[in-house]
Amino acid sequence: MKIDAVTIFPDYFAPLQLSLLGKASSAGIVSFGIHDLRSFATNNHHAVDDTPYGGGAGMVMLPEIWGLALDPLMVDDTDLIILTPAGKRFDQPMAVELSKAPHLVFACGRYEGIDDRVRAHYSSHQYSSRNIRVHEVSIGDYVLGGGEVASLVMIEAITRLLPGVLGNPDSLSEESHNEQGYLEYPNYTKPAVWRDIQVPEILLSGNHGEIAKWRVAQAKKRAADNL
Ligand code: JQB
Repeated sequence: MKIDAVTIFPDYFAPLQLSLLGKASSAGIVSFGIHDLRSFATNNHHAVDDTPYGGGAGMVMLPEIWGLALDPLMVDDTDLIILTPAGKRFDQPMAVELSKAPHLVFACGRYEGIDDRVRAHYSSHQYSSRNIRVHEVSIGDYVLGGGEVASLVMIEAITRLLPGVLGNPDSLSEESHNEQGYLEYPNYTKPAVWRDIQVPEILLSGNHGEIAKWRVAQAKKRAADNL
């Protein structure tokens, strides 16, 4: 999978070289292209933003510069993801769908976001006919300063689903047994007693059928508590 990100803060993406993702990148399972939006700015002061038409607070990112940055990335069969607090909520099913894509492009805005004609332009038939899809996505109901951290969250959730990225593929198949797609029962390791708290006896029994039943019950209890 190829992942491109366009940002005025390329340094935000340094963590992609760490841990699981760094290894996946070295192994060629995923490759990252981080692009500095400001390098496409043609005006005198390399400005990437201007005041909003209609007035109001803050600044809006210039469509011309976004077009110059995105055009060379819009190859056939690309999913363009525009981060915005008004987008569709990112969840595990969306992560699973996007993990099947060959090419993701993350457009990371700042200020009050990107001129909406950028979304409109790349959503046009000219692009959809080349299997270029545009998604406006939000990672949750809180306001961030820009799209970079949201992109990192999505990239981590998506790339850990790629074959060969997780050390132990059992972790993924176990996740997929759960409707929401993640593990929910409580976990324990050595020692069997820590600060007077005993690991549940059933987990020491070696009875794998009863352990599986206990874990499902615990996961359901937790899910109910979160309602
Ligand atoms: C600028 C962003 C998020 C991208 C996700 C999430 O756009 C704004 N509108 C009002 C106030 C502040 C901003 C700042 N901003 C680009 C941009 C915020 C994404 C964002 C996001 N994905 N919260 N905020 N879950």
